[in-house]
Amino acid sequence: MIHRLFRRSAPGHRPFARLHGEEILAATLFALCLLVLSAQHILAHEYKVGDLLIDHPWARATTHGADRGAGFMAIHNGGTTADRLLSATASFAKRVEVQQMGMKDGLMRLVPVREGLEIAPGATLLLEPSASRIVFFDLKEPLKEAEMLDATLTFEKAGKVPVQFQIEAIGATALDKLHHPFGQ
Ligand SMILES: [Cu+2]
Repeated sequence: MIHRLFRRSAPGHRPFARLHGEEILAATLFALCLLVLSAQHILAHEYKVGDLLIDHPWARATTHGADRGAGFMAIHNGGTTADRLLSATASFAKRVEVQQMGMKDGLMRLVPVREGLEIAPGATLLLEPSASRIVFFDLKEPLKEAEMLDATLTFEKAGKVPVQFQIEAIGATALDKLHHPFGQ
C-alpha cells in the first residue's frame, strides 16, 4: 500500500531503498497514522452473512438505573434480493424491539416495526441515533463503555445472526464508528 502511494506521488518509482529522507519520514508517519486509526478500532468488528455485511453493532453506555438502551449499526446488502431485519434478542436485556420513526397520535416518534426494516439490494440500512434503532428494555445491568455484549439479529432471509454490540460512550454518534464509509 505504501509502495503504491509512492508510485502515485513519485512517477519515477525509485526503489524503496533509495527514497529520500523526508519520504521515509512521510512513510513512517503514514504507518503510525494507520496504527492509531486501527487502535481506535481494535475491537473493529463486522459480520458477513450471505450478501449482508453488518458493520459495527454498537450501543450507548447507560447511566446507573437506566432501564433501557439503544443499539445501532449499518447493514449493507450486496446481493440482488431484499432482506429484512425482523427482530433481535440480547443477553443483557429482557426484551428487545426493532424501532423506526413513524407517526403515532399525530407525532413522529419511535414505533416498533411491524414487518421489519428492509435492506434493499445494493442499499445500506443505517440504524443511527437520529433514525431507526434496536431498543433494549429492562437491562440486566448498566451498559459500560468498551464492553462487547452478545445479541442475535434475525433476518427474514439470512436468518439468525449472532453479533456483539460494542458499548460506546454515552454521547457517541453514529457515523464515525462504522468501519465502512456507508452513507457519508
Ligand atoms: Cu466495530
